[in-house]
Amino acid sequence: METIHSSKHVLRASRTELHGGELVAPFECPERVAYVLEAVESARLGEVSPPDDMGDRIVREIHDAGYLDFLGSAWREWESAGYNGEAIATVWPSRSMPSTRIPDDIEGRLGYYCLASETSISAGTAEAAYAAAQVALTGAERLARGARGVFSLCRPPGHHASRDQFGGYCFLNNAALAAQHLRGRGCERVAILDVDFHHGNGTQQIFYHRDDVLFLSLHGDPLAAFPHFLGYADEQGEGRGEGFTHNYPLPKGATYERWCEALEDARKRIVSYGADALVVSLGVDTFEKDPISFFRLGSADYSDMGRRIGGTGMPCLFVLEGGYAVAEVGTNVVNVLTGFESTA
Ligand code: OKP
Ligand code: ZN
Repeated sequence: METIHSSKHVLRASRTELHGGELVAPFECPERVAYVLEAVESARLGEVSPPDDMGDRIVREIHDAGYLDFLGSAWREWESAGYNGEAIATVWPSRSMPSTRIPDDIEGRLGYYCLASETSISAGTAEAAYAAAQVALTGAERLARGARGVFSLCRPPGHHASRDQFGGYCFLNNAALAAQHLRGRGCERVAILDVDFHHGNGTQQIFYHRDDVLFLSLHGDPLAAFPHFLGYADEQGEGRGEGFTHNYPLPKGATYERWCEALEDARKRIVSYGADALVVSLGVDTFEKDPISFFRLGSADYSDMGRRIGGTGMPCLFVLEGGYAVAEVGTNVVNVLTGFESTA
């Protein structure tokens, strides 16, 4: 299996994450990619290639123009405001002041375009996010040209990014971009299976009213886990999209056995939907030693997960999302990929 990777991911190297009331070194760090590359190489998974320049047409279809302008200029504006730290949102158009006005001031714009304040914008963030988008789009193009499986080693991750908001370490929705690209390249139906520990709220929002992209997400119950306000079982899509979103919120301490029951239900839905291609939002923060999550998957379980995904018989693009037990992220991700390959 080919891996698509951009060294520009290192441009996303923020110094701060707001965690437990402190500014800590971010869980989502560049070292994650180094471990994944090391595991890809030692498993001899296949070639590692840089992304092609896929342009910004699909990015503009999925994301809001004002949001993209904001991402492109936020760091410069923040610096010119004279602040010393990184850009962190502190105020939102919340339930008590549900405004749609977009303020001029950077503090106001940050709040308008942000959905969670743990994520700081730093120098180079926009460039790294754009490179990750190219990695996802290039992977999708390889699939459209006939590959059975491709790994887009995206960083920063994407599944929390909505049409016009960043947060949860995400800025551009890599998996959504890949799905949209596949739609324009001959796939009538695309399914997105999100196996990251956290609900893919951004991906859900982007496709909520559509029936040409089926979205399924297995995740920690939002009553107990980030992003808290989306990802409940009764969210099933609206309008044409009704019945094309499926959420599987799972309890604290869920084992692979429990997790797998949900996967099997999702797998049946994907097969009966008749998807032409499958995009997997591949987070491995379901791991028992993940520092910010609460499932109990072990490293060997990821091989089985990959085999089951391969069992759909569908061409599959794996897009990296989370996973913060840094030293084990590579092994766990590559176990999924080699499990998938073993079903060829
Ligand atoms: C990104 B991905 C804070 C709660 C905020 C943010 C988690 C983002 C996960 N202490 N946590 O889905 O792996
Ligand atoms: Zn996650």
